[in-house]
Amino acid sequence: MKNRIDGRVVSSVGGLFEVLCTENGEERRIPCRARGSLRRDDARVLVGDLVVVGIEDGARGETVIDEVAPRKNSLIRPPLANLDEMYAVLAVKDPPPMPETTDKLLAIMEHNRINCTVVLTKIDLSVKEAARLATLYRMADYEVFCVSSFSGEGIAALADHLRAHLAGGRTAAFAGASGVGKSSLINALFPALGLTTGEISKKIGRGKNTTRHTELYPVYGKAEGGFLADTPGFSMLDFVRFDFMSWQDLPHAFREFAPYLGECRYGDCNHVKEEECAIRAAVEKGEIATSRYESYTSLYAVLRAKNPYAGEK
Ligand SMILES: Nc1nc2c(ncn2[C@@H]2O[C@H](COP(=O)(O)OP(=O)(O)OP(=O)(O)O)[C@@H](O)[C@H]2O)c(=O)[nH]1
Ligand SMILES: [Mg+2]
Ligand SMILES: [Zn+2]
Repeated sequence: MKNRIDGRVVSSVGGLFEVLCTENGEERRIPCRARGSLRRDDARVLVGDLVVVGIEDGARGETVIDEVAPRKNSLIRPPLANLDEMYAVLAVKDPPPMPETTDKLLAIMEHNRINCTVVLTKIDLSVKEAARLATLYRMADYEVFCVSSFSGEGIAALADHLRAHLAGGRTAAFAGASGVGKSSLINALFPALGLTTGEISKKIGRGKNTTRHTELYPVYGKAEGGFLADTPGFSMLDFVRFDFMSWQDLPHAFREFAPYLGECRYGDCNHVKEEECAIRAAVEKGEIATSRYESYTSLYAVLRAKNPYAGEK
């Protein structure tokens, strides 16, 4: 006899999962592995997956994830399924902001239709840089929060936003480079979690990849309150490695390009070198930020080199 229970994968470490289940109104976490066919690379179980766990009776009974429900979406970095909201976290300083990495993350979220909000951390280190970055991302049509986990500034406003966006059992994640203060921020918001935080390496000026795995926390106690994921920081390397969309989709992944698309002289304009390009004109007029446009051209070159003829008209 096999007992089958529905649940949600909340953590995954080296092939060992924890599934949060509700039985007779009681929540419990079930440690388990995945059955063989769900261990293949192309069918891997992700944190955030809604699953059916099979529990066999008897002393040698095995507890395994038997089924994974169809996903709303799934991401490779961070490895998550069924995400409703993303918070792109970047520090004003230590580590220095990396515009292209942030813009790539934002583009991937647009492409996956996951709403993204920008969180600028460590504003105690530079109010000026916080103001500059906030203007940059507000111009690009993003909601921006400026916070310091040290001084507590901005934490209450972000907490309100989270509560509203997680209500009804929704799932959000904090993602960004290692050392920007994701775990520190989650601790400032939800002190009871007591997550481990790390230092910034003096030698390389980057974080030390303190958070090693992605985990979903039911931050308001019950599943209905929603889940927040802490994720391992990106290193530059793993972020450049994977394919993320075709170059034809890229202009649609930059929110602030939308009003100009279709206004270029050439219908098949790629907004790179073409004459009378509405995007380039908007950059010249200061309506689109130069750094955002530079991220676009750089990501375009990467995608084009990987798959030069994909979908060529
Ligand atoms: N000045 C300042 N430093 C902060 C702030 N928040 C975090 N830090 C410091 O930044 C460093 C990294 O913080 P973490 O929270 O571990 O960063 P993380 O983004 O979780 O890093 P990974 O887990 O490696 O991805 C620690 O030394 C923190 O003390 C802040 O608001 N102000
Ligand atoms: Mg961390
Ligand atoms: Zn154009």
